[in-house]
Amino acid sequence: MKKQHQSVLLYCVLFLIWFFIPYTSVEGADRNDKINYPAYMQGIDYGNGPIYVIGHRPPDSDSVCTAIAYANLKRKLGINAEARITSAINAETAYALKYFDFQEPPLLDNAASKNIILVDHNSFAQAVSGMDKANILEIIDHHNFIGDVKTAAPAYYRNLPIGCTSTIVWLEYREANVPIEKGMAGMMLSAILSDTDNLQSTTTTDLDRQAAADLVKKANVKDRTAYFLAMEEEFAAYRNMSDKDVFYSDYKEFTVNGISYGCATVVALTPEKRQALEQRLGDWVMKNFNTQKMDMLFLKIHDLETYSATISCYGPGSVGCAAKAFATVDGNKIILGKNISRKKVVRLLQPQIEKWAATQGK
Ligand SMILES: [Mn+2]
Repeated sequence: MKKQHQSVLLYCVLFLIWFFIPYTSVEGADRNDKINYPAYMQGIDYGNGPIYVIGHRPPDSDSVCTAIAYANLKRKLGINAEARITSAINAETAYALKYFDFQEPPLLDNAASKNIILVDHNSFAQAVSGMDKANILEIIDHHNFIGDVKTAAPAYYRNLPIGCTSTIVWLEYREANVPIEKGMAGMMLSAILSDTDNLQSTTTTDLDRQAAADLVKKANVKDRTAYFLAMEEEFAAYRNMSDKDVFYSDYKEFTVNGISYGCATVVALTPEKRQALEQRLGDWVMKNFNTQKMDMLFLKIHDLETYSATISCYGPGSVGCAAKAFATVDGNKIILGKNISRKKVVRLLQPQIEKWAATQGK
């Protein structure tokens, strides 16, 4: 071989070594994928952990599945993070965990003095007790800022006005170049489908659609809608649950100008089942309103077949406020042509409740 050719060959070999070596050290990553440690993480003192990733109370699928996927991402980035739940999970979440072969995360019933990453909420009212004495390092959320959350040190706070917290976590996997394994894809997909009602809700953005399309493939879910309906069927069966349990299965509390109100959302498979639930839960609220310690209660029920909804209103002034916020009123009930998110319900209701509070001298 001529000397010239030998040196060309040598350069080729050196180039190949230079090209491949940096990528072989990243475990589980594809070639050319190098984990990208986000620079902002340098500003956070994660210590040795454990850092608990935790959603709101009571938990929904976004709160639980997103906590699992986000804790996993943090671990891939070298942080000792673990998912926790705030209280018993619902049947929909249990279905998703079982489907993708996950154990239910352990319970954390008091966050005082713990290192915490909050997902899917930003207020103490929706957090597990002791959160006001916790060391909150991050908040990853997609809700409006109703929060009273304070942190001792500057925190990483990421809030996007999109359909689901898991969409933000999906984005962070991509930004950090961490491959998404089947199970984690399943967790994030379940959260997105749950929060966006299979990408139908008014809160759904193109980013949620993009994430869901990618995660469906990675989770190896052949039929997205079939998986969503199977999840919802479990949820809407409300098996072995009292009227009270069903009412509080997906419930959040708010306060405006001294008026406290709760907003429950319940799902039914068909319009007939929706009407039956309206009757059943309506009877329960009527009998028990005085013991629930809220000024107003709102109960939204939608069905998955027609995707229409009603909001039943309880407590002095509640129907009046809802009538101003929404169009069609029938007795104590608002008829919604198309289901809307609780977020939107609260956004429309809150100013009316505020005005009403002023007329009551509050
Ligand atoms: Mn959510």
